[in-house]
Order: sequence, then C-alpha cells, then structure tokens
Amino acid sequence: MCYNKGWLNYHRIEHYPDVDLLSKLYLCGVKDYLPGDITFTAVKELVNAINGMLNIDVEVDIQGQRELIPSDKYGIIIERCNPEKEEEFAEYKLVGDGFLLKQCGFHLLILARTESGIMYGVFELIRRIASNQSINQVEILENPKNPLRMLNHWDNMDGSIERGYSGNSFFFEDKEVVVNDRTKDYARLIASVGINGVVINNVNVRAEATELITDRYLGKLKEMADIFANYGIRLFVSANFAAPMEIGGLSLADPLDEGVANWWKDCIRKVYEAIPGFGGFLIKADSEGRPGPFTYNRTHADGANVLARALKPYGGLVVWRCFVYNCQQDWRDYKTDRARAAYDNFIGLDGKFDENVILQIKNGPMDFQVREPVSPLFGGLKNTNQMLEVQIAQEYTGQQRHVCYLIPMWKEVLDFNTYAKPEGAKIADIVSGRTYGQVNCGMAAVANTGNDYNWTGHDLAAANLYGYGRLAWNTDMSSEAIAKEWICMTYSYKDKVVNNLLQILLKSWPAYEKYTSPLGIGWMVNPNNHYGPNVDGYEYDRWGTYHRADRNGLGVDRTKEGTGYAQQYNEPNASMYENIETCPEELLLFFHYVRYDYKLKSGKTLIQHIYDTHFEGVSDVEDMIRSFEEIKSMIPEDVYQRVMERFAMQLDSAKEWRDRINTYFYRKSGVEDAYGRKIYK
Ligand code: GCV
Repeated sequence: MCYNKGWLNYHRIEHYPDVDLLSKLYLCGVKDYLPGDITFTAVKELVNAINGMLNIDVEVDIQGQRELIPSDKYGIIIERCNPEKEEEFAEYKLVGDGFLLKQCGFHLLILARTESGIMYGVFELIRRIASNQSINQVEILENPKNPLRMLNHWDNMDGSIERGYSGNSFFFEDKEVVVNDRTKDYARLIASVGINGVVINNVNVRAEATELITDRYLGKLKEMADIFANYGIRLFVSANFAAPMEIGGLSLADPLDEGVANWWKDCIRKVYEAIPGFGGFLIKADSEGRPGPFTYNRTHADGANVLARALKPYGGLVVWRCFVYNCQQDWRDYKTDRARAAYDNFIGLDGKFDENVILQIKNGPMDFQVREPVSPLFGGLKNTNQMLEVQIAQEYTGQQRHVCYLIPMWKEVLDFNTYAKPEGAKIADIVSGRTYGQVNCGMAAVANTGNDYNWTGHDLAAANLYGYGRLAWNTDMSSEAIAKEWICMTYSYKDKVVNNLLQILLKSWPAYEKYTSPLGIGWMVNPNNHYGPNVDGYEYDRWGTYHRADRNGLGVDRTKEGTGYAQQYNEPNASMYENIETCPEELLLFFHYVRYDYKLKSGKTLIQHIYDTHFEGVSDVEDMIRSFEEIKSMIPEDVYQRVMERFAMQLDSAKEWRDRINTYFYRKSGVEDAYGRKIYK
C-alpha cells in the first residue's frame, strides 16, 4: 500500500461506552443489496469501522423487516423509507439525502429516504464513535444544506496537476485514465464527508483531455463512474469549448451555429450511452487563453445554453465558471480593474441561462488570495443558479508546505450578508438554493489531493479536504467543530492531541495572513509559481503598479473616485466599503489608498501595523511548532516527522516574507519601527 487511509483509518477506541448497541445490524426496506449498491458499501464500511475501532464482529441480518426485529435485543437498524409509504416517515422531515440517527429503545436507527442518505447516516455514526461520543439517547436529523457538493481536480492527462502540491494525479498517467484501488479509496474518503460530484480533469482542457468525451476514453471513464456511483458520487469532466473544432473537425465552435449544436448533441448522446449516470461538464471559457463564445461575438449564456440543451434529456448539468477576465489589462490605467471583471461580464446575463446551467463563482473577485472581499456576483445575480467555488489546494496560501486551515475563511464567505433581499441573504442561503428556491446549486472546491502517501502533501492539509466536505454538507458547522472531528477521526480523541492540533489549525490562517501581504492587498508572491514573497511579483502586472505603493502610502482606490468596484455591491455593503471609516480593516488596502501614517482602530499607524503583524506572524509559527512538539509521543512517528519537516520550511518562509515585506515598506516609507527593531535586511 503506498498511501494511508486518511481520516478513515479506524484506530482503536478503548472503553467506548455503548458497545452493546452495536453488535448486530438489521437492514429494513432495502431493495438492492449487492456489491455496487450504495447500501452494500455503507454496511460494509460500518462493519469494518466497528471492527477496527471497537473490535466487535457485527452480525448483519439482511432479511430484516421491522416487525421481525426483537424489540428487547440490542442492534442497529438501517432502514430506507418506502417511497410508497411516505406518510409513515413524514414526521422525520427527511429531505433529499438526509438521515436520522436515533436511539429507539434497544435499537439505534439509521433512517433515510435514499441510499446515499443511509451512507451519510452510517458515516455520522462512525464519526461519533471515533470521537468517543456516546450514542446513548442520540437523536440527530441532518439534511444536506447544499444540493451539490463538488470537488474540482485540476489534473492533467500527463499526470501533472495544475497547482497540485501533493504529488501527481491518481486519475491520469501517460495520457491514460487510471482506475485502481486508490480510485475506490478516494471515493470512500470524500463520500464520507458528503461529496456527491467530482470533476476529474483540469478546467484548462488541452490536448488529449479534449478527447475524454470520445470513445477513446469512455470505457475507462465508465469504470471510474461505476466506482464513484457506489459511493453516491457523480462523475463530471471539464470540456473544451472548442471541442467541435479540435476533435470534431468543424471549422468553428460558434454556439449559435446549428452544426455545432448538433455536434454537441451527438457527442453527449454517446457519452450517456456509455455512462448513464454521467453528471455533466465544467467549462472555463474566454479566460486565460481558453476558447469561448466571445470569439463569435456570442455571450456566455449562448455558450452555456448550447451545451445545456444537449445535456438536458439525460439530466446533465453545465457548470460554467465566472472566472472570466482580461489577463492582458494594463495596470497603469487606474480605472481598469480586474476585480470588476466577473460582475461586468455576467450581471447583464442574469436570467438568461437554462435551468441546468450553474454559474460557478470564485469566492472573491480576484483569485483565492489570503484575503479578499466576496464576489459581488453573489447578491447581484437573482435569476441564475449559482455555486460558490473555493480552493482547497493552497495555491496562494502556502502550497501545503505551510499549514493554513481554510475553513474559517470559507465560513466568513458563507456568512456574508449580500442584502440581495431586504430581510438579508447570506451567501450560504444563495448557493444552497434557499434564497431563490433553486435546486441546481451548491459548492465546489479545487481539490488538494495527489498521489502522495498522505494524499495532501502536508498531513495537516487533509483537514481542509475533510472540512470542505463537512462544511458543504452543513454550512452551520463551526470551524472548531469540524477541526475537532477531523483530529478525532485521524489521530485521537485524547484532550491533549485535540487541543494542541486545534490551536495550530485555528492559528494558522491568521498567521499566514500576518506574515504575507497586508490588509487585503494580495498578490505579493513570486510570479507563476505563486510561492514566496515578491512585492512586485504579480505576473499580469509587468509594471509593478497594482498595489499603488509609493513613498506616502499604498492600496487600490476602488471607490467611486477610483475603479468604482465597491459600487458592484448592494447597499449597505457598497457604502460600507466606500467609506474608509466603515471599511473592514482587514480589507482596507483592497478598497482604499491609505497613507502610511493613517491611524488604524488599534491606534497604530498603518506602517507600524505592517511591521508588527509581520513579526507576529513569525512568532505564531514558532508557537504552532511548540504545540506540535508537545504531542510528539501521541501521534504516529511518520506523521510527526513529515509535519516537522514542513514546519521547518514554513518557518524559513515566514521569516523571508517578514524581512522582504518589511524591508520594502521601510524603504518606500522611510519610517523607523516604533520599537527600534531593525526592519530591513
Ligand atoms: C486552472 C488561477 C490559477 C490557474 C488556474 C486559474 C483558474 O489563475 O493560477 O492555474 O487555472 O486560476 O481558476 O482557472
């Protein structure tokens, strides 16, 4: 075995209180119970988990009918609601793939309407046991908050991964699709946290990847789709908008051309003949050199709808990305603003997309920086299906060499009130479909996995993969609760391990923000690889002007006098950002040009804040290392070694950031540190 089991390793739990309930398992109302059925997968998982954690051999009774189960004997009952007798289960208020986990007398009931719901209930029970929480009198009803909970892999067919920091792809190698045990173990991991859709290839669809939707690859994709289906996951692929030309031999890819529309219909028919449960396409168009409808003077709605109409008869979806901007813009022009691009390109198309199109919107208007405001498209679009896109891969947040627990960032995004409705509309409400009664919506995330032994490069980066799934399932969960679950599942429920790892995780995003670029300015990274400090590094700004730093101050004026970006938000958010007094300070330099001697709410000047936070960030990393050293004897030796190696890299890098950024601003401003520290190196 060349990889570990991640958070599904089922380490032994000593003295679990409720073992009596768990030695027998009855199945009721389950029609299909064969390898390949989700219920079969779920039962097998539960039996293995209980065996691994509690050393109990669970006896499974698959004939179970409720009436025949002895009411005075302990056991787990797994029951699928009979759709013909909906009224019997109405009291439980189960929606979609939701589940009920409840103790009733001698029995522990897992009840669901769907097979996936059964599986999710099983994983909830496993989490409870792994965290050493009693199931006595348990009663949990959970319905997924988001209908779609997707992962996007940026894997290329040569095995490389764009922005991948965990080795190579386990989906592709040497231009072939790979299906093996790891495919299954991957599906198992992500299904356990509620993922129900996976895009396996890079949104930048080049060369052989364009052919994934042809006979050459469909057989292998079918094998993969079947494995995914055992875990309630639908397979999606990224498609190339110019496929009709690149593989179809047409002379154009104009979405309004009949020949092009027919080509897509034909292609998609063949895909569904091979893979009936196929999910659909993810499309990046007219962005960073990718082809798209702009070539033919068509809109993105025209582009998306031609695919949507071909997919519709099969229930397929088009997930269309809003990451559309002009990477050639001249940053010396103070009025042109990349931040405006997604909104400017899409707001006029609201309501013009077919029902099976979903716009996938990055959390911020830029590109997964450590701090950005939310995209104003959320709250702007009112008649269009929307999905929130976040990035688990740490492209701009330390590339899985630095620990950076991202759930708190995503929670801030989800909790943001867009004021799309007078009574309020949080992003969590919009993407879940609650605000506008939509069903094709949810969350997507750029995955951080690869073929490394530990899946995610940094062992602690697995908390982000785990956490993304849990958050997409239940956006109300706290960052802390998610982290605790992951720690218990992966390592131990012992207080010291939980407390120290929790401290590390919760400190990590703020620490990264402190020692990198200040107050929302972003981008101060090395061009192209996006790792390490480089004050003028932003690759699409060869003039080094985007941050507007000069001898007096820095920051981008995005108010009405500046680029006008702040006006893309609904009120009162637009005014909040316009006004330097009410603009949240962590985003001050994103929205305003600010003098170095400007006094922040802390009483410190801007320049002193920059100096201080860079020192603090480094000392936070030192604290994290100390907390980790304290649990050395309580976690596996190999994990300890790997994490300590990464911490050493992180500490060096944090110091480099501190010194480069502070030196730069010292030289620009000429202001000495208030505490007499040597600021420049
Ligand atoms: C897949 C950023 C990244 C690119 C990525 C792109 C996107 O620009 O640096 O690697 O391309 O975002 O999200 O499409």
